[in-house]
Amino acid sequence: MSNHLFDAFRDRMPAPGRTLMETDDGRSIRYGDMLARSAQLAQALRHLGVEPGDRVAVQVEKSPECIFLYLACLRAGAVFLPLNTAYTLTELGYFFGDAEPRLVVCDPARAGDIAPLAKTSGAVTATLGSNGEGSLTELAVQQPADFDDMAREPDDLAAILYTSGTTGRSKGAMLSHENLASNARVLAEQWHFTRDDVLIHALPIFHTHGLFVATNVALMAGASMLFEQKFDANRIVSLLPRATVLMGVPTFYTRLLLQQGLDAHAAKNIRLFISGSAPLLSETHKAWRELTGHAILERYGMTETNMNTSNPYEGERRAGTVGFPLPGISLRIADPDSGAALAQGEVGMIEVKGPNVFSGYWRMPEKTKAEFRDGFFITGDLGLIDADGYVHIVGRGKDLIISGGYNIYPKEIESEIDALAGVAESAVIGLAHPDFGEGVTAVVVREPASRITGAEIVDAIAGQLAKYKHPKQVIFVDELPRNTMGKVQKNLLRETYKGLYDR
Ligand code: MCA
Ligand code: AMP
Repeated sequence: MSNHLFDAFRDRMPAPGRTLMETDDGRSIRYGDMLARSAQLAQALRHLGVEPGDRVAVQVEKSPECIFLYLACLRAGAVFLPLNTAYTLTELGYFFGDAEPRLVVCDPARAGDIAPLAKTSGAVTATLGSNGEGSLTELAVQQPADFDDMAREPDDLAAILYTSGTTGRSKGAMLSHENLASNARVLAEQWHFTRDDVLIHALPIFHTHGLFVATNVALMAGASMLFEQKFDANRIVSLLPRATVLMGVPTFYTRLLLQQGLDAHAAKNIRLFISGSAPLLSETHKAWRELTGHAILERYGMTETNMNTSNPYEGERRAGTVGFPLPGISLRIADPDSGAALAQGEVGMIEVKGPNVFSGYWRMPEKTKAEFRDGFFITGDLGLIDADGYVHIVGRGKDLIISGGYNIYPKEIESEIDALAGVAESAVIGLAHPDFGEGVTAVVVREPASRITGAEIVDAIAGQLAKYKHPKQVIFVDELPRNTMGKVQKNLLRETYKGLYDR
């Protein structure tokens, strides 16, 4: 019997003694350890009543054990549901209610708050701390270190990742074993990954970039990772000589450019720098090339689709573009309204089709239907294909802010702000920000007698929304600009306040 994704990793696994990860606290984890630990955790999941198809919701700090837990879920046939550590209890309550996990795994320090919440959704809770401690590990260490992997077909669910939407409610993107396997395979090939690669992994592991692009690709190649708890620019520079690849969001690169010691010599063992999750400014691409001699390879993807395009490994990595559709993936530019295919060079909606594209939103068949046409997924990104075939992303057809690689939907923040006493209405926009790419900014109209301050607004939403979603600045105005249809003209607001975060 085969387990589609885990077998793909297993088939390419190097000798068990080879290193899979080195952590920043000096631990060295071998491939053989990964097999044993994920087997014990799969046994533990079974003890906790997790059956194939059950969701396992996980909000824990980054650790090798969390990767083992992800792999254990695959092996047990469960559906891994990672959650950003910044999510508040209010946000978690929604995810638990929607996904109805069988098991919730959280940090021991948060268990007092999370366990009762999990219980109301019918889940049991186990704990896993950043050093691997907790009740889940206590149970796992008592288990045998082998496990008969559950049979999983290509279309079976491997993971659900929540992504916010322009209309408020977060949607669970259902990703199958084949969605993840096909993408990891194609990326490992395109980026020439081998067992000799050492990837600096400093991304969080609860989103597509850190979990699937970085970890799955390393596993698919049998490579090893320098596994960092979090991104620390100074430390990354010191790790460069020991690594061959770095993956990051544009904020990694802009922060690294400010570091002492980053130059061609420091980067001489690196064969590839990769960027994604947000637009990499051409000026960052240029500055990086001048300083290190390397052209950053930019690629483009989404939670719903994994990676769609990549600049070439060999050949020109063109700044300001996201490269070519990956092998096996069709990408077209369509008229946003009619869906008619547009000619080369014209700007329209980017739509994609391929084995990477998810099967739909969890328990939202209508929303799923609305986001596909002719078998293509409508990304919400506006772009064009140039005369040489490079895809350019030129804007967004969706009201979205990307801050430091995290996607933030203004509607979610506006709803919270509008509900506050003293606020008449608000518009949340993203403005160019030197560190985060875009800075979340709230433009607020107070009720006539209200004196509510920006700090009070941020305090009031703190319990509701993860910190990275909080406005970096609140601006008060007498009224919001509207068009004749009554729609707030966010483009005018962005124009008015465009220099707000200039250094
Ligand atoms: C932290 N803060 C942020 C962000 N991160 N605010 C806005 N946007 C952010 N991204 C807040 C903190 O809460 C803190 O608030 C203050 O900013 C400064 O924190 P700092 O220590 O500087 O931040 P950090 O811990 O260094 O984090 C910055 C970071 C991190 C390294 C850029 O955000 C990060 O790892 N981003 C990567 C996200 C990612 O993996 N995205 C991929 C999504 P205070 O000072 O008030 O306490 S997957 C995806 O998009 C797809 C599909 C794809 O294509 O890859
Ligand atoms: P997510 O919510 O994490 O699925 O984010 C997906 C979105 O991130 C895409 O729809 C794009 O808007 C954006 N994105 C990802 N990679 C890039 C990139 N290289 N350039 C511009 N935008 C990107």
